[in-house]
Amino acid sequence: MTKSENISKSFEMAREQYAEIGVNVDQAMDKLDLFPISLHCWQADDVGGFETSDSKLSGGGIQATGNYPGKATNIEEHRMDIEKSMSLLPGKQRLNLHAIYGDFQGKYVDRDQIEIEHFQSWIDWALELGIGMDFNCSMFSHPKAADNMTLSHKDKEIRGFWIEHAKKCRAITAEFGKQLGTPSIHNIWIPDGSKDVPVDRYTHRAILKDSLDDILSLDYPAEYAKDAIECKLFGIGLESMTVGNSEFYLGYAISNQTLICLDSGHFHPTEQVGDKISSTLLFVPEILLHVTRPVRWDSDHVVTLNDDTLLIAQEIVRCKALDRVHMGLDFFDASINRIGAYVVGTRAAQQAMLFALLEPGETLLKYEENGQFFERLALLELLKTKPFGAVWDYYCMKHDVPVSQDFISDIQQYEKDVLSKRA
Ligand code: RNT
Ligand code: ZN
Repeated sequence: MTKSENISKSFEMAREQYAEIGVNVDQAMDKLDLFPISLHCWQADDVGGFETSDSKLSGGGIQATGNYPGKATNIEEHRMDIEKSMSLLPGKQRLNLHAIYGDFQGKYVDRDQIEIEHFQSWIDWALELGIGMDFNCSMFSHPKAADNMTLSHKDKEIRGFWIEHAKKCRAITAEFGKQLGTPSIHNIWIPDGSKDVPVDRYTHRAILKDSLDDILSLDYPAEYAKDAIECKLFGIGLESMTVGNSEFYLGYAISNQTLICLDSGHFHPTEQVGDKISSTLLFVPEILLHVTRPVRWDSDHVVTLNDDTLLIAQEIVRCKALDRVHMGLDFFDASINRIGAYVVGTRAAQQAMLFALLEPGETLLKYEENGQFFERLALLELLKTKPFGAVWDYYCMKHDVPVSQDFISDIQQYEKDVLSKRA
């Protein structure tokens, strides 16, 4: 039997087994096809970007650890790595860009000066690939963010600079949406916070509220752009207070009906982002996710198919919110092959979605409503040993991307041919 016959045969058997518990695998795969994942551009170069100034990642409590060779050092290499990663992924992706990744052509363009011209080549690239794009203002790794205060800075000039940056970014976002024909999400995350116990939290939060009001005062059509704001519990070096905490941004998002961005690493380790989806969906129009894997802190390890990722996927499916929850990724591991990181992490997120879509929802709900909790538990446990892998393999084959372990050698080859030759 050839390899593909084998995959198909296993899939046929899997399809029958799932049908026995009332699950239609073909429908699940079709739904997964329509659920894009937004690949964060920053795994490719450890959140470096292409500004000509000294723009290595610094401050803001985000840290890429590791020094694996072969990272992308310019826009060509960067695009090549993203394309390579996407070529190894089934289903649909988007690209999530940060403002520091503009095509600046070797000139120094300060953050408050960026224009659509610096991103037109990204739009053209995305058009060629047929993908959508999302965007982020970059409020870190900059002299004006050196004291870890940006939009909530008490100095009017400094916060004015960042307000201007965010406004420019929103205009660029709208242009992404317009030219690419799919709404683009602009996410605001700021590092603002304090290492030691501050005495004035209130004023910083009041200032942040005003800054956001100013930034969001201009409306863009929803078919072009959407706004998200990202909360956080703490950052390294900013342990005592984060201005934009969960209460602040959830309050702001509800009052202003923006998207809330929930990052898996931005809560207390015993909290699960999956649990927050149903609560927030009742009060905000849509949710943006930054799926990542915090290990002991907001470490941004590569996403794996663990309970936290699964619960996120299950809740998206159980809330029937595939069109209201946007899944972006936010991990940056500099200690392993970065294309490998993209592929493993994105595949894990997609697998979580497929796993959730293969749930016998009606039966589980019936058990729950009847108080049949042993039965609910039994069926949930049973699902873990269903031939999920056979469906996943078939899904990859259907999308003409490497099946099972085959992407490993593919990435090893890319490392040998391309990455290892980089300076
Ligand atoms: C930082 C936030 C933020 C960044 C990116 C690079 O804690 O998670 O989303 O990771 O914007
Ligand atoms: Zn994030």
